[in-house]
Amino acid sequence: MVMKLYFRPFACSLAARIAIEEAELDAEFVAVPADGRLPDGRHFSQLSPMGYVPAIETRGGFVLTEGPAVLTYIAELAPEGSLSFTGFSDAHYRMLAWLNFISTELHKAVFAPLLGKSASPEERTAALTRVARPFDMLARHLEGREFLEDRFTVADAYLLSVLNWCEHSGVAIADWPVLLDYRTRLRKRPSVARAMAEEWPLLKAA
Ligand SMILES: N[C@@H](CCC(=O)N[C@@H](CS)C(=O)NCC(=O)O)C(=O)O
Repeated sequence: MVMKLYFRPFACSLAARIAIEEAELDAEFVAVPADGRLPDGRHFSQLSPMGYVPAIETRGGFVLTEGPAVLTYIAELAPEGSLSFTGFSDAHYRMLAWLNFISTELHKAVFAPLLGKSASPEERTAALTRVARPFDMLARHLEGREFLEDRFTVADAYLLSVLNWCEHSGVAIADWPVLLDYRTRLRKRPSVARAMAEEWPLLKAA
């Protein structure tokens, strides 16, 4: 059975597509429609109870949700060293820390309220004020570095996917030139460029 990635264009599931492209893994990509009705007749909530992408149906047929877990799974399926580090190495745990940091401090704390429709103006203002601390820290960390760690990992795929939302959320990424440069560089990486080119027409059509 081929692994299936359930995605929405330019959502956080883009990181999983980038990882699959980077490692040249076999996968099918299933766009989740707005009403959640999948082409095979199931409702997406049967796979992902919160209705969130990414979800993957693995080769073994089990369903996995939650971006950091999905990305770790794909990294472990990939040829060794292409998306992560050896287990039990310091860099491996730092990569897991980055995944959690991006998920909690950026994705949910800053971008989710800015991209969603349910946040009040006060919640949006509060979310915007929360961006400075993690962005300042990231900019300091990425100064003079190509990637979050010594080579490209799934954490970079996730960070890039989140940084893609800046303009749409009103986050002035140009105020952090190091982050803007990092995003510009990563967008040129072949796996990233291919993944974005696949999803761009779907986003435009949505
Ligand atoms: N805790 C989940 C959150 C995933 C999430 O927020 N996914 C968003 C897209 S980035 C989503 O599917 N939102 C529901 C929607 O767009 O209808 C994870 O880390 O994977």
